[in-house]
Amino acid sequence: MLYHLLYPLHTTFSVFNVFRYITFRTIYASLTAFFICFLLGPWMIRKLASMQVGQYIRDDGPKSHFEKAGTPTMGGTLIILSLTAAILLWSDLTNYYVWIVLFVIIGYGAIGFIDDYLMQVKKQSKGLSVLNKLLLQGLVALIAGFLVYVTPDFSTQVTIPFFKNIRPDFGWGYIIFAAFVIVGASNAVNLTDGLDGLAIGPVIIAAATYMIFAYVSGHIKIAGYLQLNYVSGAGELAIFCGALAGAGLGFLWFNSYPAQIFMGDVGSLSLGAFLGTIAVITKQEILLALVGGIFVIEALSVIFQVGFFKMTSGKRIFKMAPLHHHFELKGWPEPKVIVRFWIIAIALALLAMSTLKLR
Ligand code: 57M
Repeated sequence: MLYHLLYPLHTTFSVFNVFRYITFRTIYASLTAFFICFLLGPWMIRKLASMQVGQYIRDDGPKSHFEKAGTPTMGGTLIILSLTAAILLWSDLTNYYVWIVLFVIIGYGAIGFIDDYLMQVKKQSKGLSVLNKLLLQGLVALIAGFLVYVTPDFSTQVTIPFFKNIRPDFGWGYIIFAAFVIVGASNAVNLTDGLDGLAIGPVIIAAATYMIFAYVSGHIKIAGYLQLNYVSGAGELAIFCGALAGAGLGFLWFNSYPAQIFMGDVGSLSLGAFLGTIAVITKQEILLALVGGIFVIEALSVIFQVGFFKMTSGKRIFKMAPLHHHFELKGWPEPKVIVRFWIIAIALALLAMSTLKLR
């Protein structure tokens, strides 16, 4: 809105020319999202606590988690609100991609919200069934994939990290591929969200990394120079990524150990889907496995553990899956597991950024 209201005034007041720049709007969108989250956080925590939206803790998990019982959850609502407000204020609302990403965040946020609501407010122990959750996630992701596919000039070729000359063209199959990336990312972030700040840290790191990829892939000259797929209009998504990083930092203020609030499914499902959608639109789909490597490792630990458990009728590879529980049960203090996972996430993000040159 600010962009639409103030930029046209640049012909009279040259100072408003600055609203033209994606870099300027990215910085202010992140600060806006950060301050909304930071300022509304204490109110949100009080509100959720008064509504008794407190986390139920499973009795088969690590014992250190028992004392977390009653921590307010569904804090992802705050992230989505601050992110959406920042986007409405700072981005170019005529940009088609902005609306696709908003659709995904709100769609996945609604799925997560229903699940959390059934569990936390209605006190149903299971929430949405796994099948219903997957069907709804798949539906929103397929619509998003279709909307991207029908965008004029959108390439259905897939970028393979480190190999610039290998770009398989998926044709209409790209819709299914895009949906797979979005659903996979959403569930992988959900599995990671099991220690204070463990999910939001790598989400911030991934958002900051994709902020750079969105900017360069939407810049015709830089994309040409780096031999990247140029995606007209994708630059505007740098603002989105910046806003997510800002909102994430604001949330981390309260979610850092010992957490005063959890994000709930409303947060984990929507943030993962957001990253998947950005990876698709910026044409760095497969690179998400590296940028979000922590989420992939966590998801793989569950797949291997469950597979092995079933094949051997009860034997385990890890003390407990997802992987963060394994280290907790080995005796690592919770903050050590969290910070070490963040360190790995930063290293993987740097490696991912090197693909801008190493191809
Ligand atoms: C949700 N949710 C956390 C919070 C958060 C297939 C199976 C591996 C699935 C997996 C699972 O259900 N994962 C998805 C993980 C929960 O957090 C809530 O959920 C939201 C995210 N969806 O925002 O609202 C608990 O995590 C802790 N937490 C924090 N700080 C945070 O900032 O400490 C969360 C956020 C919270 C809190 O304790 O209550 C969760 O872990 O439940 N299942 C599991 O993860 C279970 N694993 C398991 O059963 N493994 C088995 C194999 C054979 C499947 C094994 O290895 O033997 C574990 N989870 C728990 N207890 N809680 C193990 C048992």
